[in-house]
Amino acid sequence: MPDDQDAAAEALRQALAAAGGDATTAPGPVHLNLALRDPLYPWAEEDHVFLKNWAEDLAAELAEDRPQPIAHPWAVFDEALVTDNLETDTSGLPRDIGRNFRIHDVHGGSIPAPLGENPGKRPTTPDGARAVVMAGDGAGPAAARFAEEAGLPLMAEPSSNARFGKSAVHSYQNVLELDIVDYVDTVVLVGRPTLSRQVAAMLQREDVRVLAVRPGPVPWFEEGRRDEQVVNTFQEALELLGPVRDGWFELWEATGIAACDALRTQANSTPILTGPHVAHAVWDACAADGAVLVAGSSNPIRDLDLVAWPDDPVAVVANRGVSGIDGTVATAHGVGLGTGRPVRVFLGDLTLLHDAGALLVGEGEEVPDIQFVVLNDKGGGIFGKLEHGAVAEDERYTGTVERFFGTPHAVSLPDLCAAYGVEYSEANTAIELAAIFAAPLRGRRVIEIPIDRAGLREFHKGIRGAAQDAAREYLAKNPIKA
Ligand SMILES: Cc1ncc(C[n+]2csc(CCOP(=O)(O)OP(=O)(O)O)c2C)c(N)n1
Repeated sequence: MPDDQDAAAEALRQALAAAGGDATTAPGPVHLNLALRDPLYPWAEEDHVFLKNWAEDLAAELAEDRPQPIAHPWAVFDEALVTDNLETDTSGLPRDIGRNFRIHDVHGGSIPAPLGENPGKRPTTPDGARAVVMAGDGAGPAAARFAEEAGLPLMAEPSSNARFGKSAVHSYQNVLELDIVDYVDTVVLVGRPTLSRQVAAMLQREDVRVLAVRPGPVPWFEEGRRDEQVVNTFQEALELLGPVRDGWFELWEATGIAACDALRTQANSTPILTGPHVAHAVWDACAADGAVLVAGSSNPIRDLDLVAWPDDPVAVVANRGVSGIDGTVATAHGVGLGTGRPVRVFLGDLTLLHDAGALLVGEGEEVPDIQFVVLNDKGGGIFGKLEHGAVAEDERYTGTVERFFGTPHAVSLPDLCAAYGVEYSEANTAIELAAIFAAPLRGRRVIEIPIDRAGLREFHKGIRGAAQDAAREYLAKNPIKA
């Protein structure tokens, strides 16, 4: 019944357009409920031929030694996520900035020092903008190149894909806790920051002008409900900024390095492997072998934000929509199949368990190369670092907080892996972890790193305190001339 089919196709087209499926609306997830009638397959005679052809094609593919992925039209990977691909850049800035990166070897044992590059020539004016560039999720590599071109300090979240180059401020979250942030008069905002309260506080200040660079539609932007001044190109932002205050970048750079050195020393004074140690090793491993990094929500992406020294570019994918712990395993498989590149996922145990079903790959389907680096603290560690942890310090509430927020479990990851046919390793030291990372990333493997939630609050207090003390000391010796 061709008429019915045409009508159904037209109804579907209209529903898709109304739901945002056409090119004029912002991209983002769309949920469509399609009411299908029996017999659930095309019913015209010629379509049976189509079905038979399709089945024959599938059979031919499956008969090959290694099954080929079926070329679905939706298997598209946003190339802007790959930091060394600047072709999607709309900034109009020269394309060679930020290409000269050093890749250094995976190391074990400690969090090594950042490279601390010389910033090179900067604009010199007696006064000028005291601006910073904030690159949130999805900002893209152009944000790093813009910061460098403008001579501005760059704060780049791991999933910005702008966390590289000479302008990135190390340990920026710690620097943003200090008085230096009061001097910021402009933020050039690219992408959507989701990780730290310090950034949110800076963006909300009435005395801070926010220039939001928005080259194309983004799903989170609500017209008329935001205070930022929207600009469509980096060039526009550059013109609105005017000259940058002399010495401004250098001050941020040096303060960041002071904070980061102290953080590293303090972190390395603990004999055990912690989230930040693993985060650093994961970032370095991805920089070295080119694996795409999928960053799990909760502590893992924040540990990366703390210690992934922004000297080496890494392609990062993270589900920062509403920062869910769901769907991360499936995301990793999609990234692997869509890019054809190996994937290294850094995630917490609950994040893995929440989406364990996605480990199931059907018989004959392609298996992507994925390493799941799981920080197993047998529950939700992040809550210990937040206000919940403070409440739990009162022993009257310890048990309740543990039950409802710690949500402890005793799932055996080796058994889980065995059930799904996934390889399993355990790493208890940085050296063991480095040895696993040094081997080629092939097939699927869970690397379990058992850690303890109990000391997390104190540990983070210690490293943040050390970082901020050192940065404060540097600023006291090098005061800002207001
Ligand atoms: C789908 C979903 N449910 C609940 C939450 C709330 N939540 C945020 S972090 C977290 C705990 C995550 O635990 P884990 O993955 O082990 O990481 P850790 O906190 O230990 O770093 C939870 C439940 C969420 N973000 N997403």
